[in-house]
Amino acid sequence: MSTPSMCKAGNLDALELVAADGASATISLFGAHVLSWQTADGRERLLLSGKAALDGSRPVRGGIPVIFPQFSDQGAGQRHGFARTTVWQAEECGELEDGRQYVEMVLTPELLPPALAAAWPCRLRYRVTIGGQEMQLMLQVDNLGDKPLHFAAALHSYLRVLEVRDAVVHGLQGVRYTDSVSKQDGVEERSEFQLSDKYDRLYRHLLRPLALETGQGRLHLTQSGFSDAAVWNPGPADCAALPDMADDEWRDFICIEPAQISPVALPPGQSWIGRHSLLVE
Ligand code: TA6
Repeated sequence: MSTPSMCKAGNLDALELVAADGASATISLFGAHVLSWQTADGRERLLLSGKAALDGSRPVRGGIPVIFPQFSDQGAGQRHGFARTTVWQAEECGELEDGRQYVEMVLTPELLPPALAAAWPCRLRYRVTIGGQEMQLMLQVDNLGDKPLHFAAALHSYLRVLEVRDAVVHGLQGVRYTDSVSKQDGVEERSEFQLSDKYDRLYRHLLRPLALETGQGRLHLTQSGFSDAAVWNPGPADCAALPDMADDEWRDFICIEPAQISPVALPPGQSWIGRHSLLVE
């Protein structure tokens, strides 16, 4: 039985998990950011940009950024929130009896600058468990204050695909969306679809689990707590404009993100939990 160990990812302190069956993950304490996830068959399942800043100067491009307490620019705070640019604390890690490995990280007010800590009296707990062909993620928000806590959250997963135009997204038929490319709202009519250029939609109130044909297996995406999902790819022009992505990297991923877009109003002393399972068939 082994235990997770500390390592470096660029200049970032990170934890390396290796399950008994060889599945592995690297998780940076900056942002509690999953940088890499390899299933037991040795395949990398996430896209971490070759140009990602691994020095804490900006959010890491790729992997799984934790979005909290604001989604995108929908609020007065930092774009996609402060959780992805704060150094979390590893509280617990180890190996389970079945050989899977896990780490649990926390983000408490003491880890935030005073003004943010005063505005956000809450504790985040994020647990990542890997083994076999699956990764499980659990994000918990505890309201430590004496007023309702209003927040949005998402796990902004950059899912690796062999070629984006061949990848197929399943499970969104009948779900209402807002499309920020066409600026239109609608109801998804397609039972499955492919992306050919820039794509940026928020789907509200999912009806069933999602799946992605990656070109290297079918990835089953099952979420609870999070009611919504974002589907995003920058396409060639926006990708070329991103300073921390290589021009053609848009072809290597689709972001399908479990999300809670409409803010939760969490009463004092209560907890909210969002879960996500990624399972390769
Ligand atoms: O989740 C989709 C989205 O909000 C897109 O609109 C897109 O810009 C993406 O997130 C990446 O945001 P970032 O701040 O990481 O560049």
